[in-house]
Amino acid sequence: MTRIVSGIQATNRLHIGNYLGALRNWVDRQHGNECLMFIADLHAITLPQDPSALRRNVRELAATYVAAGIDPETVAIFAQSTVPAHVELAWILGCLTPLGWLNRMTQFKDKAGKDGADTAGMGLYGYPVLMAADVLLYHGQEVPVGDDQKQHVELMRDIALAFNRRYQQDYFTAPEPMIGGEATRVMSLRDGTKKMSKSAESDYSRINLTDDADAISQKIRKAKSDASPLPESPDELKDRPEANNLVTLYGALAGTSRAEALREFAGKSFSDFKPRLAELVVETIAPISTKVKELMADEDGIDVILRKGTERARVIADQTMDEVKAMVGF
Ligand code: AQP
Repeated sequence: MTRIVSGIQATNRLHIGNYLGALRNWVDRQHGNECLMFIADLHAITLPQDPSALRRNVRELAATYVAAGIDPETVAIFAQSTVPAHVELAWILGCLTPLGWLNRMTQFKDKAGKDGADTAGMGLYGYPVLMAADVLLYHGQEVPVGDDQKQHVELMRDIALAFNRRYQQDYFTAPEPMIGGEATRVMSLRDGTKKMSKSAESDYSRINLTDDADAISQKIRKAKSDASPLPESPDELKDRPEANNLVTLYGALAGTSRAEALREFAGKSFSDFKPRLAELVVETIAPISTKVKELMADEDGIDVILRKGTERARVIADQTMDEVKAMVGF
């Protein structure tokens, strides 16, 4: 049995990139393994959040995990901030993480913007250290994430080994990133060179897991594409980022591949392809979106799931912190 740990920031509604890059892989791996899937509210406040929206987002994310197929009886679902050991371990790990390692993180550069060094908060800079704590706290062996988080999981491995060296114990095991599926980096529907993101300004850049059929069809119809027909092979999509993204989405949702999608659509135009893609997206998303609405109508029910998840997580986290504190000398 493998211990699998991952989380998603409570920054906004989840989109189809979060689903294909992370959530769907969690669902596939939940049985026969021990899984802890948290809602990263501590990570969310590395950028400003409205408190009442954050509270709602935490519940809605929990509802979305369940609606997407995560079984709360099997998987511990909890809000990160309800297990204080995440922050405690992050401080200890931060004390042995060289600044040079953090300076290499591309997500900080993207999120902080060009004046980042002066204006971004310490939390945004230290985000990868908290992420290392999130997983090491539970001795997680596998971390299922999208491609954009690969660098952070690699850093997590380095931090685990740095702790072992500092305290001369073979205590933490370096976790493995698990990046799987056909769509490990879904791109924006407005710009095929930018990652689809929860916090991107335009709602037309993404398909949310709470969108209804009309919204989905409209977003796909308006998605940026190009004037050429679809080619015969994936190689020919190399310089067509928007086309490549839409074909990747089709392959991932159909459970096949880009090559297979192109066998079906080679020579066709986007006006033929987009309605078929929209149908497939609606088939996947509509049941999730309906279920989220049902679950959100019973907030107490969601709070029970979160509380039980926290209790399970705390048992493991508290033991790790007792051991870590003894090694550190507290
Ligand atoms: N576009 C994407 N394609 C595939 N996977 C993705 N993930 C995020 N975007 C894509 C994966 O979803 C998980 C949760 O991500 P997160 O919210 O914790 O952080 P993020 O990577 O910063 O995600 P977003 O959507 O871009 O959120 P914001 O806008 O708030 O920063 C991770 O496994 C991630 O790889």
